[in-house]
Amino acid sequence: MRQRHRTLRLLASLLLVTAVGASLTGATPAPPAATPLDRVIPAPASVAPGGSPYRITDRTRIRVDDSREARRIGGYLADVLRPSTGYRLPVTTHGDGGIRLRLAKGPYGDEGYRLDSGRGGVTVTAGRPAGLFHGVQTLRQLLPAAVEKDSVQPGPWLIAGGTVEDTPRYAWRGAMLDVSRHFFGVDEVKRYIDQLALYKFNKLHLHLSDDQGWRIAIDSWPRLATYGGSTEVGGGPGGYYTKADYKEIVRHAAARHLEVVPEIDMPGHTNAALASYAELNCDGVAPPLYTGTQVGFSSLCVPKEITYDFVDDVVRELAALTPGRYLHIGGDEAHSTPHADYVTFMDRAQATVAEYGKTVVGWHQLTGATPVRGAVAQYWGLDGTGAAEKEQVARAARNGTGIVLSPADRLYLDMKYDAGTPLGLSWAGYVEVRRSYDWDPGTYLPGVPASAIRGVEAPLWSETLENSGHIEYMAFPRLPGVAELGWSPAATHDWDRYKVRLAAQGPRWEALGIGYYRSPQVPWPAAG
Ligand code: TNX
Repeated sequence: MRQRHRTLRLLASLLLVTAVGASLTGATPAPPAATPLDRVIPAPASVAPGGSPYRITDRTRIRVDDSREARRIGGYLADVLRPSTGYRLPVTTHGDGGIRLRLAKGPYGDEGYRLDSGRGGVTVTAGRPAGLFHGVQTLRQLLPAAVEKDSVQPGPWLIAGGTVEDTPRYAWRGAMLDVSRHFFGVDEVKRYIDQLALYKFNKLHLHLSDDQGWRIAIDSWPRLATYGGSTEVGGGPGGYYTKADYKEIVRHAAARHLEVVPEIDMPGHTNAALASYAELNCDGVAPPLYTGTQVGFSSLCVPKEITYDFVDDVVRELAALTPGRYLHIGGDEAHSTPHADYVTFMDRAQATVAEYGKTVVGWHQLTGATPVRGAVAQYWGLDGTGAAEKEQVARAARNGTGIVLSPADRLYLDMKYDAGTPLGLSWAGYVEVRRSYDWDPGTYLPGVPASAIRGVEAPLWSETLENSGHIEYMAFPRLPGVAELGWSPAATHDWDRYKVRLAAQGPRWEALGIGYYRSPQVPWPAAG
């Protein structure tokens, strides 16, 4: 027995000697190196690599300030790390070393952070909880992709040594989900929110009403949801969020530092409402529910006073469900509303939003009416959009209207990647990954002062999309590029370097169960 032990030990040390020898000569692969600090998406503002990596072990603690926010973010990080590391990772206010999350005064802004990593520990410092949360996402991406799995993995769990100092270029980094054309349940929306959080998005715009479905319960007009929400494109069962459901979405988003921007699209895109209440129609006759995909045929009845009772009730109830600053009133493709009526309607609807304490957001057609002070216009034109329309938007921007950029031929996640894409539409052309990423929001619209650009948003319209698998196939791999356009300094923008960082995300998506489009433009590692 003794003898056998000794032989084993001898064998083991022999093996060790040969292994070390081999790795010195480069014969066996070196142990996995830590992910370089600049391998993150969105690219950080500044990175200074150096020193030893930190290694998460079974003794690592997550040390937080004694504040509710820091504890909550510590708990979130622990929830990400525990399943794959198998470590206990207690969240505590005591001790030293380990992973430290601290809130402190400093040059971090509302969403920035600093990450310092070395042999003794990793510290994320931010001025505000949102910055701490974004710093945690950087830390997460610095760990191997396997950290995203829900079963114990071998590690090692290294975080490269050095310092990241980071802050966003734009305050508005949004994603829109159309829950009207096809309805997505609370769990599907939460899943998308979790994916958005990984890339430091901070707005989730929910397109809650359209011709094909009304998706939010309004107590004073109950048939909007129960009847107007009872179908969807293709005739499926549709659905709607109860107020409790909706609050759960808002809570889940807020816990990930995303603000929900609810949209009720008016005065066009309103067939579901018009079908639910005959009195909202100019002729007093309710049209049938609609399950097709045409646009531009419906309009609220601008001359009827009951229209404004409706707008008032809906905006009041929705504002009460909305802790965020913004309420989106649509305003696009009102092709069945005479222009003078459109202007009248948008004036009154904007006043109602202000009355309930919210800031107006509208699609950029709002700039053809009279945007109120502080309003935000969401631009969804194309390269080919006429100069007059672009100039109308630019003029509004020079007069103080904020601009969120969602160019359809760049950021519409429902556009097909190429002719072979099985889902999506192609009215704005095909949008491959490079096209989606390779432009500059700062110089995109001629005549718009840089200070008017609030940021970017990626809409995902759901005419052809029915479940999370569909959402993910269209969003990935384009979504992280939108995040980078919104967050990273223009100086870091470089397709050839970006595509390498993007490729490195593939295994992370596989670990998360995200089925993505393996674009031929991206040098993916082998699958599996
Ligand atoms: C245009 S963009 C629309 C939507 C469609 C989308 C499909 C905008 C404000 N309106 O009604 O769903 O195209 O890509």
